[in-house]
Amino acid sequence: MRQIALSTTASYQALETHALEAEDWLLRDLFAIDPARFPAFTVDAAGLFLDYSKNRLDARTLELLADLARERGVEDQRDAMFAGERINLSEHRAVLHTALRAPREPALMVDGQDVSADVHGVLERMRVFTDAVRAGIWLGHSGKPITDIVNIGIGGSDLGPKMVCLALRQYAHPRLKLHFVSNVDGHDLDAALGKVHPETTLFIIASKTFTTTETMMNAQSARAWFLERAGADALAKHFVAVSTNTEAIKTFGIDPANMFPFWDWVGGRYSVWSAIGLSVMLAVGHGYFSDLLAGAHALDLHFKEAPLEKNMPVLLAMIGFWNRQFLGCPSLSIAPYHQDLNRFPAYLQQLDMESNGKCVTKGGQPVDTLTCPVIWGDCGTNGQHAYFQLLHQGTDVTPIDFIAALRPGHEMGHHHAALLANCFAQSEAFMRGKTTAEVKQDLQGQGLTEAQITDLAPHKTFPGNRPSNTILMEYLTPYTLGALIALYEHKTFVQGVIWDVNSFDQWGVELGKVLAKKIEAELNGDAQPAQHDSSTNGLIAMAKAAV
Ligand code: G6Q
Repeated sequence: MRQIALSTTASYQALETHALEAEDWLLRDLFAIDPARFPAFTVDAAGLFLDYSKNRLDARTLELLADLARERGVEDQRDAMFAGERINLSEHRAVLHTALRAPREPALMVDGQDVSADVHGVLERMRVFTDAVRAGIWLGHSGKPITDIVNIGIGGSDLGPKMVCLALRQYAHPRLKLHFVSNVDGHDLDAALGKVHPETTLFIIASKTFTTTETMMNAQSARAWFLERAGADALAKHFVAVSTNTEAIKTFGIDPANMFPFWDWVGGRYSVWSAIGLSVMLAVGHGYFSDLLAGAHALDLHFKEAPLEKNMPVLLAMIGFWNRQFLGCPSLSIAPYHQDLNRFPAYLQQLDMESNGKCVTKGGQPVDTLTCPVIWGDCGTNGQHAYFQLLHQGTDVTPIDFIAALRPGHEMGHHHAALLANCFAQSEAFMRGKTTAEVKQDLQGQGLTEAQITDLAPHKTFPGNRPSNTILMEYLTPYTLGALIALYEHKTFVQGVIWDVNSFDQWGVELGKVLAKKIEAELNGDAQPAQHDSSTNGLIAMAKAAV
C-alpha cells in the first residue's frame, strides 16, 4: 500500500493539535483527577500484564493514536504479514517468523508451499537431535557425552539464542554448558576454546547465509583447533550447522545430515524461533522450547485479534511513537528487574534499532518525522546505582520500560520484595518527581537552616513527569519469555508501519562491511594502500607499524 507522508495525514495532524493541549499535563495531576487511571490504562495478554498508566496521555490521546494506526494500515499490514505476503519489499521476501511458532494445523500455504509442514519437520529433527545430545546418546568421537556447546554466530544468529539461554538458565540441562562466540576479535573464540575439550564439545555454526565474515572466520578457526586435536573423521560428531545455504555448509565440511535448515522469510533478528534456536533447545529441551513458541503464539493471536485500543503491542508502539514524536524523547531505556533478563536490552537494541533505525520510507522518500529512538538499558537494581541519575534529573526525558516477574525462581523471598519495591518505587519517582516545596518541607523537618535549605533545594528537586511502562508476569518461564519477545517484535512492526519504513531489511550495515574488507586487505599487505582521508590513513599506518 502506497502511504502518503506521515505528517500530512489527518490523524497525525489531529495528534499534533492535541499534543499542544497536552504540553503542560503533569502525570501526578492525571492520577489525582482519575482514581480509575490504573484499571483504565492496563491490559493483559498471553501471561503478560502491561501498566501504561504512567505515560503522559489520556483516553483521547489513545483514541487519536489508534486513528493514526488505522489510517496507516496497521491492521491490513499485520494481516498481510501473517498471511505470508512479501512485505519485505526491498528484499522481495515474506516475513513469517510468526509461522515458526504456529501449531501444525491449520496449514499455512504460501506460494503453494506448506510452510507449517516445513517448520514442524525441522522442529522434529531438532527434537531428535537435541534429545540424543541431552540424553548422552549422541557421543563425541572418543565415546564421551557432550558437555559443552559452542554456538558460533553473530547478530541475529547470536543475540536471540544467547539472551534466551541466559533467561532460561533455571530450565537448562545440568551437564550442558553453553558458550556463545560472535566477535571477529580472536579474544572471543580464544576465551571459549580455553574452557572446552575437543572430545566433549559440540560446535553449532549458526549462519543464515553461511557467508558472514565473523562467523566464517570463527568457524574456520574452531575447525582448525579441533582438527589439531582430533582426526577429520571425528568432525561429524562435533560440528553441526544451522543455515539456509546447503552448498556452503558442504564446502565447509559439514554433512548436510547435520544441518538444520530455515528459510529466507526468517529475518536474522526474528530467528530465535527457528533452527537458530538449536542451542536453546539443547539447553532447555524440546518441551520448554515448545513452551517458548507457545507463549509467542499466544501473543501473536492477541496481536491478530484484540482491538487496537486494547492490543498490547499496538499500545506499546503507539505510546512509543507519542513519546518520540510529540514529547521529543531521544531514547528508550529497558529496565528488566530480573537478573536472568540481563541480555534482553541488548536483544531489543538489535530488534528495534536494526528494524526501524531508518530515514527513508518503503517508497524511497525521506520519512518526515522522527523514527526509532535509541534503545538501551541494563538490569535493575544495578542501573539505579549507575545511570538512573540522568534518568531522574538529566535534561533529556527518557521513557523506561520496567519488566519484572511477580514471583521469583528462588526461595529468598526478601530479596524479591526488595527487588519489586525498587522497581515500583522507580516508576513512582519518575512519575511524581519531587517539587521544590516538598524538598524544602523535608529539609525543614530535618532541622536545616534556611540558608542550607536554599542551597540544597535545587539539587534535591526532581522534575518528575517522566513516562514509563511496567510489564509484569507471574514467573519468568519459557512461555512468558516467548510472549515477551513476541510483544516487542510486534511493537517494532507496528511502529515500522506507522513510519512506513521497511522493518525487515538492514542496508545500513553494508557500507562499513565493504570498507572493512578493503582495509583488511591493506592491513594484510594484499592490497596497495587506497586513498582514504588523513585520519583513516594515519590509523592504518599505525596498525601496520605495530605488526
Ligand atoms: C539480522 C541481521 C544480522 C544477521 C547477522 C548474521 O536481522 O540480518 O544481524 O543476523 O549479520 O547473519 P548470518 O546469520 O547470515 O550469519
